[in-house]
Amino acid sequence: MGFMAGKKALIVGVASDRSIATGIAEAFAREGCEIAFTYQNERLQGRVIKLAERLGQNTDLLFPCDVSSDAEIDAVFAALGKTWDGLDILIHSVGFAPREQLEGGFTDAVTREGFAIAHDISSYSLAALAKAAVPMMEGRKAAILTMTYYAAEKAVPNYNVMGLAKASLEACVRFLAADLGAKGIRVNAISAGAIKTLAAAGISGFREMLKHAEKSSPLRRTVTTEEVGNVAAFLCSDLASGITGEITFVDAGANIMAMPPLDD
Ligand code: NAD
Ligand code: 0WE
Repeated sequence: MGFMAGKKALIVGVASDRSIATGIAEAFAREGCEIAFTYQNERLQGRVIKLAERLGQNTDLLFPCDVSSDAEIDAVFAALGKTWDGLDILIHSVGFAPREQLEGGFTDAVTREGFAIAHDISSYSLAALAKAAVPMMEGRKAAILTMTYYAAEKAVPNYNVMGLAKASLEACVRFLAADLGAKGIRVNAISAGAIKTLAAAGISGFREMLKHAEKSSPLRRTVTTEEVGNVAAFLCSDLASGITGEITFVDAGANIMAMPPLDD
C-alpha cells in the first residue's frame, strides 16, 4: 500500500506529459492517492483526460479553471464537493507572464500590465485557490504545495518580473502556512531546478541554462519531473507532518554553490 493511500488531491497545472504537475500526478497515483485535475482551457482538456485515464483516475473529476477567474475557481470546488466530502491536497503548479516580459533587461522589459499579470497568475492564484479550498480541507491533515524557482532570491537573466512574482509566491506560502496551520493545513513550496517543459519552450538561452546546471550543480546534472514528483508526494503526505511554510530545493544542489565549477 502506498504512503498516500486514502488521500484525495486536486492538481492544477497539467499542460503536457512534460509538466511538473504530471510528474507530481504520477508519483501521487503510484503512492495510492486519488486525483482530480483542472485544465486551463479546452485546448488542454484532451491532454488531461488522457493523463487521468493513464493513471486510472476518475475522469468525471476534471474541471476547467483559468486561475484569473474567481467564478471558475469557485465552480471547481462546488463541482468537486458534489463527489468528494473533503480534500487532503491542493497542488498549484501554475506560472505565467506575457512572453515579452521574459526577454532582455528587466528595466526595459517590465511594464505595469506585465507586472500585474505575472503577480496575478503566478502568486495571487495560490491565495485564491487556497481561499476556495479551505472549507473542504480544514480539520483533516491537509497540505498545499506550489512550485517556485531560485530567481525569487537571486537575479536570473531574462526571468525578470517572474522573479518578483516568485518572491511574492514564496511569501504567500509563509503567510498561508501561518494562517492555516491552526486548521490542520500545511503549506509548502518546491523550488525546482530548470526543466525543459512547455513553460521553458522558446525561452532564449534555456539550453545554455540546462548546460550550465549540468556543469555547476553538485550532482553535475539537471533534475527530472519524476524527482520533483517524489518530493511533492513526501511533502503532501503525513510523512512530512512537521513541515510547513518551507521552501524545499529540488535542484541537484545548484542553489548552494558560491563558486560553481564551470570547466569540468
Ligand atoms: P507547464 O507549462 O507544463 O505548466 C505551467 C502551467 O501553468 C500550465 O499547465 C498552464 O496551463 C498553467 N497556467 C498558466 N496560466 C494559467 C491560467 N491563467 N490559469 C490556469 N492555469 C494556467 O510548465 P512547468 O514547468 O511544469 O511549470 C509549472 C510550475 O513550475 C510553474 O509555477 C513554474 O514557474 C514552476 N517551475 C518551473 C521550472 C522549470 O524549469 N520548468 C523550474 C522551477 C519552477
Ligand atoms: O517559471 C518558469 C517559466 C515561467 C514562464 C514561462 C513562460 C513562457 C511562455 C512564465 N510565463 C511564460 N509566458 C509565456 O508566454 N521557469 C522556472 C522556467 C524558466 O523560464 C525562464 C527561465 C526558466 C528557468 C525564463 C527566463 C530565464 C530562465
